Amino acid sequence: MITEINFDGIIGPTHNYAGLSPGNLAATHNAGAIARPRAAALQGIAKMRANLALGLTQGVLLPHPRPDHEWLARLHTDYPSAAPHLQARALSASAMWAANAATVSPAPDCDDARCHLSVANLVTMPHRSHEWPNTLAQLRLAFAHDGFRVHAPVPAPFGDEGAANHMRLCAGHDAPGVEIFVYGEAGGRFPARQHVEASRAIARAHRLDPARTLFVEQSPEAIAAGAFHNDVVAVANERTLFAHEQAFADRDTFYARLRTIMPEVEIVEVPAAEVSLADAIGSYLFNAQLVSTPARGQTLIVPQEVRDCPAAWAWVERHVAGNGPIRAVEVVDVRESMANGGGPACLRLRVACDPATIDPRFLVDDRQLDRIAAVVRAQWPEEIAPDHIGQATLVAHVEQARHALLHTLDLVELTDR
Ligand code: SUG
Repeated sequence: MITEINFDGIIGPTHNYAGLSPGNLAATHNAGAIARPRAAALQGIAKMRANLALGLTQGVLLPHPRPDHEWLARLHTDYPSAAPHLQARALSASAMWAANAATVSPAPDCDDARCHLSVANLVTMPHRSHEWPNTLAQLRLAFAHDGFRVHAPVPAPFGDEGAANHMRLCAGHDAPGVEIFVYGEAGGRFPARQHVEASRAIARAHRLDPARTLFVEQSPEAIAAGAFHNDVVAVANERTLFAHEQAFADRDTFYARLRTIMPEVEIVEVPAAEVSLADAIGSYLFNAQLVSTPARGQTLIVPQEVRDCPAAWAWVERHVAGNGPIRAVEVVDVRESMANGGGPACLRLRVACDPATIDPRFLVDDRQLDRIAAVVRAQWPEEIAPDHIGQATLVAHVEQARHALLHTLDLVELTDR
């Protein structure tokens, strides 16, 4: 039985604000602020509990070994002697944003009837470019069943940022879908992180039906306004595409092609006159989890910042009160992640598959989340300030904290991977 599972990245003990992502306005604005890794991880756990309460199936991905000593060794240095910018890039907890872990094509879309996952290379940002080996190790464990095919990343220089630039529309999770790959064109104010050649390679690897696969350019104005991933301005679930009017370079052609392939698609477009691109990006209205829930129908899980933004909240209230496809809204507090540009949708990787085929160590219920929360409360640093980053005591603390978590989840085999 195919179900959608959300795998959330557990927010790691090194969560900090080093301002490492140009084009991600929240991250650059908050550079140098004091981060609260313990509170951050507990916020992520509370979001997972909210998902469970909605009747959804929940999974986790684990924090990576940080600092990444292997990466520093390949740069012929080590943590104590590395330049401060390399220390920060080796320490980042950015693997929490699981939407960038991989691109996922569920089995009904793939010619071999297997669910394919391609690990993202994340080559555009140095602090994210060394995530993929550990992500690959985790995915190979979690999805070891023969019903999956896990692919290594596409080679540089073709940047790939995973599911954050990929959407799937379908009549139901177990029906063949239309897969939409959104890419950016270089040359703007900020980097375009998703390269069309990477998207095309993934579509080939996943053995997708070319007649049901679209490659769509993200609008340069959205990237320039701070939409460094498509999931900052659009999200899809089943028949619904929820997008800002300025999300795509040529929306008329895209919508027309989509309606031809899938006449039943419901496009919920938010006009710029109602919510400006700046408000959409500032509030993360579209970086929501759009989920089908057993009790309440299609629900939009938004960050608190949406409720704090009058234009975005007014739009949500109008839509939910009307007869639109989104029937309910759920507000979650992920402020620590948001301050680095990571909303509810960034924190999760969706995989539509049979949960019985997943390594159970990667699936969680409330009891398992209690165990994770206990480790976080006991072991995660309360604060990381910029001047802590180079300190040996911090390194010892965070390495011990991660090890305690791996031990609790019976995943010590991931210690050095
Ligand atoms: O890649 N922030 C992440 C946020 C990723 C959000 N993911 C999605 N939209 N799916 C990024 O820009 C900031 C880390 C720092 O600056 O220390 C950071 O990497």
